[in-house]
Amino acid sequence: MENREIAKILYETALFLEMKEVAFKPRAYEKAGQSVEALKENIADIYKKGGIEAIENIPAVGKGIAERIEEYLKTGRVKDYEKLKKQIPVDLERLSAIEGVGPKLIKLFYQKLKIKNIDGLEKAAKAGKIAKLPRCGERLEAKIIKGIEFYRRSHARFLLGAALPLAQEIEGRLKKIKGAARVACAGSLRRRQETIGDLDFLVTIDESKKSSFASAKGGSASGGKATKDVVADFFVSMPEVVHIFAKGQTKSKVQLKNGIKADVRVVSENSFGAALQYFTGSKDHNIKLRTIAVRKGYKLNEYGLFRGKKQIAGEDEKKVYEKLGLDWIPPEIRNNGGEIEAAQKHRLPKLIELKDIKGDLQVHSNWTDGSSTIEEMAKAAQKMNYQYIAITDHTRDLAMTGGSDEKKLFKQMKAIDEINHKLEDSGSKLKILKGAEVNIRKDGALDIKDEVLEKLDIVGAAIHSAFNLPRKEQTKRLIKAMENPHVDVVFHPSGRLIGKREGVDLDWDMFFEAAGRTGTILEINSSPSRLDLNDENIRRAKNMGIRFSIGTDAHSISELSYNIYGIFQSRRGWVEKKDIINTMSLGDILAFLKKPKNRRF
Ligand code: DGT
Ligand code: CA
Ligand code: CA
Ligand code: ZN
Repeated sequence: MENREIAKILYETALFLEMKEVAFKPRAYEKAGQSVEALKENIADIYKKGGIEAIENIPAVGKGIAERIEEYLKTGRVKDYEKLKKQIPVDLERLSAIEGVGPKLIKLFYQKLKIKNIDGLEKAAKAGKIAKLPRCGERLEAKIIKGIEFYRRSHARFLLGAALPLAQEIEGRLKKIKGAARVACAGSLRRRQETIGDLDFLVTIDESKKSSFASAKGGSASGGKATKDVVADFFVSMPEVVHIFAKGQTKSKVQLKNGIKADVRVVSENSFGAALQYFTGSKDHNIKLRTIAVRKGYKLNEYGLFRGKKQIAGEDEKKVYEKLGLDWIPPEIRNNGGEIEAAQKHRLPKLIELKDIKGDLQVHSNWTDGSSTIEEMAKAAQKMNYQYIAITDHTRDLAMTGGSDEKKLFKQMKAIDEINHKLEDSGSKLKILKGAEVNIRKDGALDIKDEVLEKLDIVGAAIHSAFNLPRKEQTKRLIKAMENPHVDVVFHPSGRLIGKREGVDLDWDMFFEAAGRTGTILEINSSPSRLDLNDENIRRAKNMGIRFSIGTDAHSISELSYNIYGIFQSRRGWVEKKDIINTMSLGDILAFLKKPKNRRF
């Protein structure tokens, strides 16, 4: 349905016009937005039946607004709106959701402090910058900080690492419903975003089974509907459900115990691919796709791709893309970030896969704050068919974890040699690499002496404190660490904790440039609360020729399975097998690590 999108454009236009202090118009746009949002019928259908007159007949929609709606329906965009958005490039939707913040303030914040989004607003407020603005003051600043806290709490998103196992479990159960043919989880979960707003399940009914199912229930008069009812009944009565928002044959929505909401949609077999495409999103990707469809004289929606009334694709997602002249696009990169153009030219990257990974390059043990022994970690890695793991325990400065000093590191190296011998004797193909996660001090110095670092197979360096240094200093600090010839990898470069701690303020271009110049690998940390680097930075670094390692940062054997999240994150950054060093065989990676740093890329 286009209604929601059009309403949003109308609302935002109202806000933009209000910022520009245009008289009357803002209210007209706002009212039109409300009216469109409340429509029961799809506005595209209204237009198809009655043309622009029918649009003008919608309450509160005048001639000018009707023309813009028509423009949207025809081209997928509204030029005036996009112009406004360019002039004031702020996240209006979210900023205006903060209590006490309206268009006038958003404009002021943008003009005076270049605030574009909630993160920026929070930073400024906490730094006391809002109170100093004209007509603002400390009371408003405090209110904004509270408002953001509230917004965050009520719009809480869930880590992929929490949502994915739950979604897969529910998916498995839905598959067991008799008569359910195809089951999938779409939305941000299928795109493997870092955080998930809600779960979106799709189910199709097996047309051949429906009659037998219906008769088994004792009546065939209702045809296939019985199975649809069963899906809804099943879904709302799952043990995790704490609240039912809606229950119906085609759509149900519930809230689960852990707070996450879940939708299920029952679609027909011949629409499954189109529905999967539509509900996978992202919205921006879909909008772009629809523009392409329109240009080709087609119509694309969750039921299929149509030429006139004829469905030309729908059952199969790949076909939908094909008929639009595109290669099938992996969900992880569906964010309108150039993937559609690449698919048109048949130049999509061949994204890395889990099976490409030959070892884990960040593993902790009970020598410091891990909970498993080195041997236990090695055995678990062996079961995963890995060729190597690097034990990278914490070092001196992290006293709380029992971090190693030089002496302890030597002892650990000896212990690893012994375990490696044992592994070899037992015919194991796995080798443990000797490593460390050394601490980068505030001034960029490391907490372990070079003579000892030199003896290790692999050295990761990471920051664990002084996250708030000013950009210039922080950048200098990290570059200094990379200039050490023994530092092979920078672990979790930004230091962020998703939803808890923002990453450090860095001049990323300078940082990547230095990584390239020094030949330092950057980690893609797989821990679901880190996922550090983020997708955007991965892509930027990749384009500058940087290579990466994927490490789980496992502190116990079960966390070795975080590897999948590192793979998803890499894929979202358009990473291919050749970009990741731990896709190399044991022999190759050892040879690689023996080369001087600046000759590795
Ligand atoms: P989330 O749940 O916030 O993590 O993100 P999504 O992407 O799962 O968003 P959600 O659950 O609201 O909707 C699922 C997908 O459905 C979304 O990715 C694209 C599609 N979709 C939803 N609403 C619209 C819309 O108004 N227009 C278009 N073109 N697609 C939409
Ligand atoms: Ca969703
Ligand atoms: Ca949803
Ligand atoms: Zn640790």
